Amino acid sequence: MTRKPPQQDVDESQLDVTKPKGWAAGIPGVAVSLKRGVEQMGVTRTASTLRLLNQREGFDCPGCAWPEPQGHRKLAEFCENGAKAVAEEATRRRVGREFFAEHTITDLGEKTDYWLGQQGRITEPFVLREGATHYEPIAWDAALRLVAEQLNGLASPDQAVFYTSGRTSNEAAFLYQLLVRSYGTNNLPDCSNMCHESSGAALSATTGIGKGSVSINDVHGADLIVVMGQNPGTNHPRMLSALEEAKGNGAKIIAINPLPEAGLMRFKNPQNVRGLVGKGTPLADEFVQIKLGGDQALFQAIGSLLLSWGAEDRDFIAKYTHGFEDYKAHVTEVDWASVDTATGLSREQITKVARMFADSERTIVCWAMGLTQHKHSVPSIQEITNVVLLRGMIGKPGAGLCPVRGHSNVQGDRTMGIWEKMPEKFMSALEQEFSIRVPRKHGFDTVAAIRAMRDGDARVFFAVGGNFASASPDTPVTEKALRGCDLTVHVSTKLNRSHFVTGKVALILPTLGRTESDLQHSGEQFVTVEDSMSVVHRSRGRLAPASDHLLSEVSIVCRLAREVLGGEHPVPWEEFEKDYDAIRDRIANVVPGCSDYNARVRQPDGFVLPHAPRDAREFNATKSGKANFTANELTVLHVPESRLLLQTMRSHDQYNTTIYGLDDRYRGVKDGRRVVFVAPDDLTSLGFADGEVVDIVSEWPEDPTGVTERRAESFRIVSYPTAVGCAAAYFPEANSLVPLDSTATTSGTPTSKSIVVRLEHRG
Ligand SMILES: Nc1nc2c(c(=O)[nH]1)N[C@H]1C(S)=C(S)[C@@H](COP(=O)(O)OP(=O)(O)OC[C@H]3O[C@@H](n4cnc5c(=O)[nH]c(N)nc54)[C@H](O)[C@@H]3O)O[C@H]1N2
Ligand SMILES: Nc1nc2c(c(=O)[nH]1)N[C@H]1C(S)=C(S)[C@@H](COP(=O)(O)OP(=O)(O)OC[C@H]3O[C@@H](n4cnc5c(=O)[nH]c(N)nc54)[C@H](O)[C@@H]3O)O[C@H]1N2
Ligand code: SF4
Ligand SMILES: [Mo]
Repeated sequence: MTRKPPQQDVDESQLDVTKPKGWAAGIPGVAVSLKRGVEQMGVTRTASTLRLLNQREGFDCPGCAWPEPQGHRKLAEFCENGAKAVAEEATRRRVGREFFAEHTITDLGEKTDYWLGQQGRITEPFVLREGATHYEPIAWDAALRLVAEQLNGLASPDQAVFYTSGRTSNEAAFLYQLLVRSYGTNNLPDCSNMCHESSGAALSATTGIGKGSVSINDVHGADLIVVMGQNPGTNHPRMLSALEEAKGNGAKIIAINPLPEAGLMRFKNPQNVRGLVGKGTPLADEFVQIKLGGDQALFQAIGSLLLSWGAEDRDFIAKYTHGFEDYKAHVTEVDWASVDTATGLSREQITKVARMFADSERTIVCWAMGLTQHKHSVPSIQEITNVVLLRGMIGKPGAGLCPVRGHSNVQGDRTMGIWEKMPEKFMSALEQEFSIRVPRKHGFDTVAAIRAMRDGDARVFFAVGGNFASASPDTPVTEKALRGCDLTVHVSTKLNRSHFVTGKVALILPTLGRTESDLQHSGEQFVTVEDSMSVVHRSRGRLAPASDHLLSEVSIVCRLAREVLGGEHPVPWEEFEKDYDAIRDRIANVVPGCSDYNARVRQPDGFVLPHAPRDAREFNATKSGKANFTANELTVLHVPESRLLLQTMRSHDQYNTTIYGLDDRYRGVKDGRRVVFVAPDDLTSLGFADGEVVDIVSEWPEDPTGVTERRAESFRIVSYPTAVGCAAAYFPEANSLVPLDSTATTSGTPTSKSIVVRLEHRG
């Protein structure tokens, strides 16, 4: 059975739209952080909790993966959206037995993620038995036994899928992949498959490591920072402080985006008086309003211009790179007409931007989802890499590649082995360390997992965190896939839609959040995380847990492992649960760069993982042993007559599928989320009006399943200064429009930022 996505939170006629803001943060930002905190936690708890956020002896912000500054930390080392993320977790609201006795799952399946999230923290394990109308309480032992029985009853371990979202600590992630591989499968899809997978794929092939090459101090010291496909004012707010500091040191900033995002234009730093009351700092020196998917063309053009000016770094190229001549021949021939079509930019502006690259001694290029979620994301990111290599901007202070990660520990989870295709070196290290056998056959990524569940090839779905039903593409297909399972299990802090899109039997296993103290046999534990710049550090929650019946993610994994693998298993699961130092000792032996882990994470700012290109200009992990230039065929997205290209993005009031509120302050939207932003010129030419409520229909004639159209109903048009031809709507409301099989080449990431759509008047 498939249902229409729930829509009841929004009455499009009540939606209020004002002019978009030209600046970010300042007093409204501070006021909102405190208001949300007080609503969810009360005054005292707000003060005591926020005091520990991002402090050395406190907990890591569960918001994004932007790093903390090294050395001195301010008293308030967090942003508005970090405070919201904390308020959401540290709320005093609770979901207990009475709640589930009162509501049927059919009722709850009609609620939005916003409503579900607002109900509060889950207090004990719940089970939905086959044919039942309500979830009911279940003891931990019984719940874990139920999972083990199902897993051990499968014809093959490959019939189970083990998803991870990016909040899981390094310790829990390491043990989780160890459990899954000991059980016998590499089916470890994660949110990264939908997120920065394209960055990983592009950078591994070209530099030998799928991670960024800069530190926070590099950002402060750069003389040119390019921020592309990213909305840091909302999604990485403290990045604005770093950009402000860089600017203060003389850096120029280029923002490349179809939308004039407020945070990129002007920033009022809430942590200084000038920022609170003044006009703030203008950030972008150059705003490049590119068309969706036009970045590859832009960077080919920039490469071509730099070469024509002789602006390449010949020494760097000769010493450290491979494939330059092929690349040079390729971009010298760049098809300028295609560049015009793909970017929508003037030659004058492209030349100006290329000139800024040529004039810079220390360039950093930052990007996020605007680059990673297109069909041609991998070649686009490789094109950025080409320009960075051309200028020798890797492995020196103030320069480098900076994919800005999303979830606070998504990068760490990967380092710890959450990946459906970990390299052989890691696998054999695991086998040696634990005297176990682990399978080598690659597992399912997110899209492959959905296909497998849809086709009956996977029967059990287990998730540590996340909201798979809402975050994945093609909502009705994903929901049908989940409903086809025999068992769905979610280790969660709060309710979300995935708890009500269930297999025959379903379990909710409630867990501790980052903010809460984690008491085990050997005393209070801390965990470790890795930020976007490869800094590994401690995080220790201090609040009393939301309920006495919560288990940490580590405990859940360890106890489940004993049920699934039996008492005789060579991995000392019981010891691991008692003392997380024991886990870290093993991480040190298995994970590259983590030697002496327990000692080094105890240093005040933790430690930085090795990164050969950054540290020593070594690229020996690539096939050629050098940094690879790549000659990529130029992709120009074809948009048929009277159609638009749609991107799905975040509002200022959400954390992925966790919706904090219904406003998008910087874009001027209030009290509603079912909106579609369209350029005024497109409205005129297509015959639609601002304020009109329309259906959005996506078109993908190549769909292998034959379903070439998908419909999302009732979106209010907001006339907005986006690039012409490029519309925008919010994730996850628009996910039903993203075809499951429309994925990025090589990385398999759903193409959530370039969907061909038409708008339809409603009857
Ligand atoms: N408050 C808050 N913080 C978050 C999150 C959240 O939901 N809320 N989510 C976290 C996660 S998991 C992630 S991955 C990050 C996401 O961080 P972002 O990538 O900033 O998130 P999006 O809202 O998807 O924004 C994409 C941006 O790219 C632009 N864009 C879209 N397509 C293109 C394109 O083709 N070219 C260019 N140049 N620009 C384009 C859009 O206009 C938009 O500004 O944020 C993390 N932090
Ligand atoms: N159309 C479209 N789709 C997208 C995107 C897009 O831009 N457009 N972005 C993609 C991206 S970048 C990402 S990262 C994914 C996100 O996909 P997910 O990571 O699957 O989704 P989230 O909304 O971050 O997950 C929120 C849930 O995590 C649980 N949770 C929160 N904290 C904890 C914790 O500490 N422990 C545990 N166990 N659970 C916790 C809560 O129950 C909460 O409801 O979505 C992707 N989907
Ligand atoms: S920038 Fe990101 S990690 Fe830092 S406080 Fe804000 S949400 Fe948290
Ligand atoms: Mo993400």
